[in-house]
Amino acid sequence: MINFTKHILITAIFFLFGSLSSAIAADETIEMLNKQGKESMVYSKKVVRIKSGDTVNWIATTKGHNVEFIKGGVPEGVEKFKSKFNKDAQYKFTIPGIYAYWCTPHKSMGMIGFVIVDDNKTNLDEIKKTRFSGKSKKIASELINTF
Ligand SMILES: [Cu+2]
Repeated sequence: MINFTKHILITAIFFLFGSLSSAIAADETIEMLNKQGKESMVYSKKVVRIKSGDTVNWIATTKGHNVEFIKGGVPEGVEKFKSKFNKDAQYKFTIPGIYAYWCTPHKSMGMIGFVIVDDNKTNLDEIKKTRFSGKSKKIASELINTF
């Protein structure tokens, strides 16, 4: 009988941990698209809010896109990140702050996105000073106003 109780307890603990870890992990998936509604060359979500330790997956739904962190548009201490064209990309965010990124060939067409980690806006001023190109300028300032 004691063994049975022990068994039930262990099962319960495993179940608890299992549901706990899946509740904590809030990974995001973003599609890289040629078209979404009236827009062309877009990420399916322009702004995502996550917690540090979460991973963002960018899916190469349509080809010809990538993800590149914008110089000066990421928190201090974050290293360069540039993914390969036509491939899914993945990045685990460990440093809190705002991350601005674009698609290298479509940056002037407005293909940009932001990731906000831990709702930390310490680098908002740097983000505002970031030089976005072409159509991205207007889109970026509209998005930044919502942060
Ligand atoms: Cu693109």
